[in-house]
Amino acid sequence: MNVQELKHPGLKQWVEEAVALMSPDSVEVCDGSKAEYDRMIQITIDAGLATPLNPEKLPGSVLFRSDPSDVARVENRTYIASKNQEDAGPTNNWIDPAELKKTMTELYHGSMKGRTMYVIPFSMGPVGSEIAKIGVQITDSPYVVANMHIMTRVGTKVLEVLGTQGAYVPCFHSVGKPLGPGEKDNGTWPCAPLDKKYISHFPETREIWSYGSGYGGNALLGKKCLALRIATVLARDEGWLAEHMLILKITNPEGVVKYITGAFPSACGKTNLAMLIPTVPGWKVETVGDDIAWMKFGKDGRLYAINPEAGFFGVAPGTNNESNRNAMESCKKNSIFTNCGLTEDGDVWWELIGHGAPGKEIVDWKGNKRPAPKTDKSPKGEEIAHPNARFTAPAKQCPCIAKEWEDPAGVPISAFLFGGRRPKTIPLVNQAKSWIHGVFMGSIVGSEVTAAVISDQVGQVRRDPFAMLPFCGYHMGDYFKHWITLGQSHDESKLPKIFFVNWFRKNDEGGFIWPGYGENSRVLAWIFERCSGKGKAVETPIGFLPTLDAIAPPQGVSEAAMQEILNVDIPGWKAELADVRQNHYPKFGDKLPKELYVELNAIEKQLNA
Ligand code: SAT
Ligand code: MN
Repeated sequence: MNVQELKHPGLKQWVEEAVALMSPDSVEVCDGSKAEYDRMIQITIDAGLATPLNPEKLPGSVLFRSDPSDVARVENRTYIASKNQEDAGPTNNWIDPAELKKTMTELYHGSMKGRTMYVIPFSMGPVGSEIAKIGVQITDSPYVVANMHIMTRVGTKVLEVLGTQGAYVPCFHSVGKPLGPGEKDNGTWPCAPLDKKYISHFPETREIWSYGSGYGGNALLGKKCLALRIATVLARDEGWLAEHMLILKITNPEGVVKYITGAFPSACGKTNLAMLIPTVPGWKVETVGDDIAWMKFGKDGRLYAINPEAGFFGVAPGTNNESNRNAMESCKKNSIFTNCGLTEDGDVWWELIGHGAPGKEIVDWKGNKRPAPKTDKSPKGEEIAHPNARFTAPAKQCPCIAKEWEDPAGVPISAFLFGGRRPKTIPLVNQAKSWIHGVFMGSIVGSEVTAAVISDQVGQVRRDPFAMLPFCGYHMGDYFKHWITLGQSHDESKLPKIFFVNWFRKNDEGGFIWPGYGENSRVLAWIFERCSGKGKAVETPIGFLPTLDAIAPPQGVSEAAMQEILNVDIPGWKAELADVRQNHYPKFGDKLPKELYVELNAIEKQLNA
């Protein structure tokens, strides 16, 4: 379809203005068809950017290698450009919107020369659902178009819902690498240098402008940019929640179903938890979403969640048939791999895939040939797959996708989980005593920084409230207040119960105490029971902890180890809360809701008693 055929006058004008600014050689409006997807992949193969994989092993799948500077989200180049700096808050980068638009307009000037501009109409959430939102992304990257096909609902049907007047979030994206006459990418991943990359959000006008990166959350603008940063602003204004949460369905041996959402920072195992295969007999877990939940109140006063996405953009390293068989099955065909290794027989490979690589040689994520590894481990810094290598796979290919995953009405949520990677202090599981206590716990989430973000803090613990630190589109103090207000304005007995979990406790030798993965079902079963008014617990200063006989230890975990991870580490918690008081809460100034200090004081007092 061409631009002249667009029936929405505002959209047509916006595209025409972008064309005048960015000067692409041609323009195409995407229809979302399989033929279009195949054509995008072919273009990237012809440009030397994608390698087709062995059709007998991974039919319909390709491997990309990005530029070594373009392998993850870039938080220090991500901006919330609200009119007032105060509204972006202390945890976001801010530039005055007029100034930022001026800078970026200069960068966009002629940025698509030698390339095609693709106009991608997409829906976050089932097309036409009341909870869904429409975006339109323009991009000069066929890699982005193909990924958007998998991760969102793209095409003509979205334009039909938009009609002539419908609202949409306009999203600009350019990789920032125009081509001269006759110039081709010739196998070089196009992007701009780090100091020219901008991932910008304009919350008041609900616009997204991204420049210079072709990777993941920087470039697939429906995901973190729209479904989180812009959606948090919409949710605040409209009284709902847009959260960095997986959504899972859990069925107990009696056939009773509950739905649980969980917020964990990037690369902390949300995808694995969402697709878990329980080790507890008779229990079943199915997936509704693995990264983002949009939740609205139903007429019955309960919170209903939808997954706004249509695919998984999962971390490949560490994924194997033991840790996540369902993810392995999901990316067996029609998938896009980015920054994985390539074996001699045309298969992908990554660290902890569960086996060494066949043949004599393997190509690493930088494109270098190396001896094929006999085990599935590599020394740090010498990985064959980048630690943030990803697979993009359609959600409908997941063997454990819940039948209701596309229900436009959403699924009613019984529990929220919060967690992160914490080697010490934070127990295996802990239930909040009330909504406000749960909000307090969410506000102090901390985690070791992972490879999902380019940062020099990898491995250090940083506070990541609600796992939303990089994804909240406004002042985080106001975001806490939004959570508190939602609790106060609804019947608390119908709200989800809130739990804090930590699968990542380590012993003094640095080994994990809890095996995680499928064994986490033991904790999920206890949470399920607590939501049914059962499940044995003791009240402690930090919340309700399972009694020692409430969760049967998995094989290899001793009673003493269980005691250690279900204990209240009083000195550890005192230090934790002192850090919150001294270093974390003061950042939010007078925007930090006083209710949270009341909670902090109360818990400290009990710990000191
Ligand atoms: O690159 S993404 O932002 O899509 C992945 C993540 O950080 O969770
Ligand atoms: Mn995520």
